[in-house]
Amino acid sequence: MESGLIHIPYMRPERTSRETFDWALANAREADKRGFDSMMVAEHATQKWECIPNPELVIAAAAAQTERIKFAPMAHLLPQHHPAGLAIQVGWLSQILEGRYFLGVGAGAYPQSSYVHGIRDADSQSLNEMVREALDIMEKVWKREPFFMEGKYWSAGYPEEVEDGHDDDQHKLADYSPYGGKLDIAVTGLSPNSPSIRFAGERGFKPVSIYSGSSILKTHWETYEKAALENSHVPDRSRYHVSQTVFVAETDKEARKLALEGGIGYCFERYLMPIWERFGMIEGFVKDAGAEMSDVNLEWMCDNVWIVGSPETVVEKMNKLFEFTGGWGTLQVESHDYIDNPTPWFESLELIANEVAPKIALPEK
Ligand code: FMN
Repeated sequence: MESGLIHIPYMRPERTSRETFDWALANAREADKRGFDSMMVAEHATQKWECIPNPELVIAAAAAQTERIKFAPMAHLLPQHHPAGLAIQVGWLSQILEGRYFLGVGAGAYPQSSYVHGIRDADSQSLNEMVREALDIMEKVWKREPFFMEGKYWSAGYPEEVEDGHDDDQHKLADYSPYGGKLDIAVTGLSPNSPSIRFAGERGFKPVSIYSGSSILKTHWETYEKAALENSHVPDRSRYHVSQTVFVAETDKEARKLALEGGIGYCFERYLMPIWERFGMIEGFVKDAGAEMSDVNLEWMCDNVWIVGSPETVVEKMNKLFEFTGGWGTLQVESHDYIDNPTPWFESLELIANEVAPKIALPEK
């Protein structure tokens, strides 16, 4: 299994933008140094705790401070951008990263950030329709062949090359198509029988799920596999990323304390538990554990939802999950605010990359 980080970034609301930016770059450098394969950076225009509005700025700065790790915005929210402008920015950034970039796309989770971008009363059907139209435009721009289209949501085009009469290429159009001619695209999925995951399967894109219970995760893969096969794509679990809350320390006791009393516990108690309830994300776990919603508190989350413990315990928990669900290629660890005590957080990343990930493999078919 590969190890990835997803930097949402779940900062305490009192952090400044500068602190948030510096913490993102520290995570990029440490993840690169300690053996992580990828880092995703989320995009949110309005959330206090999820306070990176422009993942591309973090990725561009991190490109200059890292050597091997791959980056992805996860996700650029396609309804909230002009697709032609985004296509050019993404193409250019992929060229800057010279192969260390892939593109994550999503519809947008929060109505407030849709509202800021002029989308009122957004329902998931129209947002998903916008995602499809945006990607069609982006792919046309990357092809660099002349077109002009007036779509339902946007108009865009690509101009003809103009012959300047000098018989040279000084005035030709700049090439901002993706590095190497092709871009790996990943799509986020959240809900049971996720329409976004179905879209990923239809187009042969990488699926990325937030772990919200093993039964729901099973439906994600089934949805993906069916859509992929119906559209002549090979569904490959090694391309599947699943994001989870994970904390590893030398002993179970230490890991539990650092998770519950550190940034993870702080954020779940104040921010994530109410949000997860609103999005119906706890119900899957409660069902899996045969528990009741009234059992749910922070300690219950630590033992039943997060993956916390020594390397041996975490390997055992992950292998159990892999057996039940069929597994995934990349564990995308959700980052948290450990600014006030970063060492255990970065040591946890090191243990995940070196003591956990290499011991977990996809089950034999
Ligand atoms: N929504 C955002 O508004 N910003 C994000 O950065 C973002 N990142 C996501 C990352 C992952 C791994 C997942 C699974 C979802 C993310 N979302 C984000 C939510 C998506 O925008 C969208 O609401 C969700 O994927 C819809 O899933 P569904 O089609 O299964 O209902």
